[in-house]
Amino acid sequence: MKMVNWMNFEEEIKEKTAHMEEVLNSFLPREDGLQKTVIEAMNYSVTAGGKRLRPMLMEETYKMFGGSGDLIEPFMAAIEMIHNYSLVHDDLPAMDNDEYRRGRKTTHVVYGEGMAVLAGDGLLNYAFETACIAFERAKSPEDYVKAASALKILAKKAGIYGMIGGQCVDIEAEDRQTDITEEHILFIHEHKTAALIQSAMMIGALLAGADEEQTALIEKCAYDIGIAFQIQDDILDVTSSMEVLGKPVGSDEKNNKITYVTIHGLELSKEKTAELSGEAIRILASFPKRNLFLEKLVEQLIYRKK
Ligand code: GRG
Repeated sequence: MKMVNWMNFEEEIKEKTAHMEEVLNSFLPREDGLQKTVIEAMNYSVTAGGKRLRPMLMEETYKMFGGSGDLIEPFMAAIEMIHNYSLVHDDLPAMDNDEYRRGRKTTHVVYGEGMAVLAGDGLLNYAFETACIAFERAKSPEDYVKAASALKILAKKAGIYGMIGGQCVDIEAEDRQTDITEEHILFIHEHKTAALIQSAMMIGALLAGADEEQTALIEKCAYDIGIAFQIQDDILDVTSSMEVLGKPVGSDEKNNKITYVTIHGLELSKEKTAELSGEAIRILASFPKRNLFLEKLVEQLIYRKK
């Protein structure tokens, strides 16, 4: 089996990110019609770069379970559209009121608040319109069933029992500084951040034909990755810089957010990310076919600089 070392890992990440961009671009709406401003605002957000982590995790999980073919591509684009909608809305003055993301002005700064609300809504709807293209690509009754199960996961993990639920508790936590416990923080991280990572990896597994037990293990593995990813995000908010992150640091403090780092400090937070990522990799390594790139990707996420 091919060994993944750091040199070819960097190369592989570049190639795979370019492949993510290619897939995503092939599903973006054309900027025409009388409503073209909202479409431009949607594409402005989606084409601003970013790590493309969620579609990458989806496709790598798909490959680990032996998946091949293009059934997965509409879902890869859809999850990145949902992720971008959440960023556009999270940056709005009514939420975090951020002016920069990925080194560019945020969508509401460029297009105005009303258009940014619509661009987020547009991305969410277009994500589902895009995911449904999988039904046109289905080659067997099994493909239809898999696509339907994937669609359900996509909807649930982005909704009130997933990302929106987490954002609700996050907003309320800002005004309740004193009685926020670790349980609240973990609820927020699980729903706001881990849910989309779970969605990505579970969809990859389901479309490749993973069984119920394997999909449940992937859900647990993606939970660990998601919590570790969010704690690292909170660490970077304290330790990084605007130049590296492409957005202002110190936003948690500005928004009175209690995070894992404010409760436990940097050292314990770093230990926690290492523990969670180790656990996720152990789960990945337990499946019959190993994906060394995926294992390395998970390991690298806790050392990422942005
Ligand atoms: C507005 C419904 C609604 C939800 C907002 C996801 C979210 C909830 C807010 C975005 C801000 C934030 C800190 C989310 C936590 C997840 C996270 C660390 C997102 C950033 O993801 P990356 O690092 O971003 O993958 P790139 O830019 O690489 O795509």
